[in-house]
Amino acid sequence: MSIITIKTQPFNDQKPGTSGLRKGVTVFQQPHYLENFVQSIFNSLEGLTGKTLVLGGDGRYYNREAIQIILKMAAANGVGRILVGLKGILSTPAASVMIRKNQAYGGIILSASHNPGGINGDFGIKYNISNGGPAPEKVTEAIFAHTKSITQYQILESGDINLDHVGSFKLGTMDVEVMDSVIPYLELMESLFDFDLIKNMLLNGDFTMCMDSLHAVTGPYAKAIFEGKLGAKTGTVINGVPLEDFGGGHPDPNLVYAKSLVDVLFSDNAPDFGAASDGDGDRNMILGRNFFVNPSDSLAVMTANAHLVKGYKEGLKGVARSMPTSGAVDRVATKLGINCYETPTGWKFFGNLLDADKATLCGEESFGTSSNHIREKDGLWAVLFWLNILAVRGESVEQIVKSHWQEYGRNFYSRHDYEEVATEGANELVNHVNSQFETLKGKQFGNYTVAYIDNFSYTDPVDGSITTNQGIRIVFTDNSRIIIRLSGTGTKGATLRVYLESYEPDVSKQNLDTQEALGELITIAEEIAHIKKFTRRDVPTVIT
Ligand code: VG1
Ligand code: CO
Repeated sequence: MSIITIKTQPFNDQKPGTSGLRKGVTVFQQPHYLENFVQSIFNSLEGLTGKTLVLGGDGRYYNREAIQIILKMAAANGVGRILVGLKGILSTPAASVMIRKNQAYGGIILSASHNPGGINGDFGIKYNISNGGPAPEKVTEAIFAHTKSITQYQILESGDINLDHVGSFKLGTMDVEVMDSVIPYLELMESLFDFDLIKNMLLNGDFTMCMDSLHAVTGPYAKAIFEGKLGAKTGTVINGVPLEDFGGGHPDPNLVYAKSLVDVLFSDNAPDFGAASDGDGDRNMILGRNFFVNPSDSLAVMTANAHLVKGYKEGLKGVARSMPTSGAVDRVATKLGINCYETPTGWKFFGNLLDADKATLCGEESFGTSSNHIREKDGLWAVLFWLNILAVRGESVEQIVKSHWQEYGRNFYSRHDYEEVATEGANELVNHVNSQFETLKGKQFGNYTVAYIDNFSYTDPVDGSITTNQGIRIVFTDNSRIIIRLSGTGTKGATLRVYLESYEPDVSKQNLDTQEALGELITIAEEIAHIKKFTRRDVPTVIT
């Protein structure tokens, strides 16, 4: 086995987005494309020699090939030990668990998360640091800088490692350990939630549930936890076998892409509880019988009920939400007398707050919630958190959310996504809105008056780093908001996200349909941004 050096040239499109580098599979399959990015990661890390890394992915097409390449490159770059997920599988939260538990130097996660997979789908790669969380901007910037000047990479000439069995191997001088991450993940969940209580609810009551893994990574974890440990009946986990193309679906747990689960929960004999997770297992959708829990509400309800949940009984240090996430959790934080931090979109911004113990729970409107138990969002953790609350309170999901609205008021909230629109039109839309920064303030639209309009920027309270240009906020005098930003995870054209929020304290008006309640704001968004004209779409692709 010898280390060889291969000459290469930079690709000019390897800037990581909201969550790592995401491109079509065929882009990653180009000669040197993956290798350049991986070498750039290694080049940007100081003192990597002899250290431990974690490696695995969401099982999508090209996962196994990429793992074999990365293993050989790691061996050639002096990495001491690599812990690889069995069959190459590591959910994003499980990767975070593995990094923390083994005090690894960092980890490489292969995932394009909620983006479709398969030969014509997407692939992705991201680097996580030693706290188990996504690399902060200064690290991704350094990686990007290396991609622009790379001239060569190192790789070991050797055969492939068998990923199908747990075991230890040598690749040159590097140790490779193929590990089953389901066990440490399950152990961590058992330490946080009252499994006996949940088991009792599943076995002795008439409580029924359905967990849809969307043929993505959480299948093995969900089966071990729900059907194994918690005794839920076989078949509780559906679409539980990870497939390279996610069965042709879009592994995004929302009302559109997880429609078959939504149909089950809105049918006559619906189970009491339904949940779904995404491609890499970090997102969650929570449903009750005939009831959808908006992710922003989910974070607020979890925060308000955390004292009922085994691992969180001591109380929360603080909470954090991404800027576009609704202010529902802020109201709970105020009542609890704890801080609520507002960060840019993307989990990497929560890491410092969690490390500094300023926040215990974090969440995003995009179906992501988690806590300080790891440094990633965690889909199955959120499902267990809800089950623990349900087991303690003995009420339905709908009752719990509605009584929450009664107490705190309801933040009507919706996100409209316009996926894969022309990049030029999307940029023109943003420019058009930007051009109104001076004129919109104080302007009246029906019942609403613009209090201010700005482009969100964030100063990290821990390290002082500043991140600008994180989305346009149009805030009205009653604190209703319209937020406009472009996605940083899409791979084709541009994806426009329009976030809408208004607050309703009057209980008698809280049962309105969300789109109806936000109707006037939707019209105002169109008036200000000319969405139809610039996107050439009459309706959004996905409405949450
Ligand atoms: C989206 C979501 C964001 C989330 C990110 C990664 O980003 O809006 O909240 O953190 O995806 O999630 P964007 O830039 O497309 O809006 V995951 O589960 O795809 O890693
Ligand atoms: Co994800």
